Amino acid sequence: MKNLLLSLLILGALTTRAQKAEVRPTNEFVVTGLVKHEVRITLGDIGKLAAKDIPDLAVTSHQGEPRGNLKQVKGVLLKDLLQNIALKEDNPKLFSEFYFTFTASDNYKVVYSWNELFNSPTGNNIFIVTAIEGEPLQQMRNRILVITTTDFKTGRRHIKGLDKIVVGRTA
Ligand SMILES: Nc1nc2c(c(=O)[nH]1)N[C@H]1C(S)=C(S)[C@@H](COP(=O)(O)O)O[C@H]1N2
Ligand SMILES: [Mo]
Repeated sequence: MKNLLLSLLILGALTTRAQKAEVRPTNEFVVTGLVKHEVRITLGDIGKLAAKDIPDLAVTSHQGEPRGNLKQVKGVLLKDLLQNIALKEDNPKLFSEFYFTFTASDNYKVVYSWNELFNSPTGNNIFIVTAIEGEPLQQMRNRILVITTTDFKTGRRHIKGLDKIVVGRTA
């Protein structure tokens, strides 16, 4: 009985921890779901692409409050990293039914549609950050960090600790 109570207590404590999970830095992410072949993208793969200079970015919370400024930012375009991903659909017209759920290491989730990524100006402004104020990707606490620089409230899609991208399709 004593042991059972103790087990329940420990279990309870562990579950509470899991609910307010900390963002863990990530060193790779997978692209999975409705793709022909699952792809794993590492810091090394990200480093191979040419990084662009990105203008300083004010991060605003979902309530519009300032959450800091990102300075001397460099990044690679997310759509360049994803360009070889084959959706499980051969008719390009139907790509419009697909969406991408970006999931972070603390289970924070953000959705982008296929059109948003590949067929709109927003896609030209979604970056994986490769450096902030001279600090390289391997050392960034928030790695792997995704930003969407043209958003109104930039905090929402300032995704820290990207862990996976799950490709889905609307019902
Ligand atoms: N992994 C992860 N990224 C996240 C969040 C989160 O909870 N987990 N919160 C988002 C929100 S709502 C905001 S406003 C920004 C800025 O939050 P910060 O001040 O905690 O950095 O991070 C975004 N990125
Ligand atoms: Mo937020």
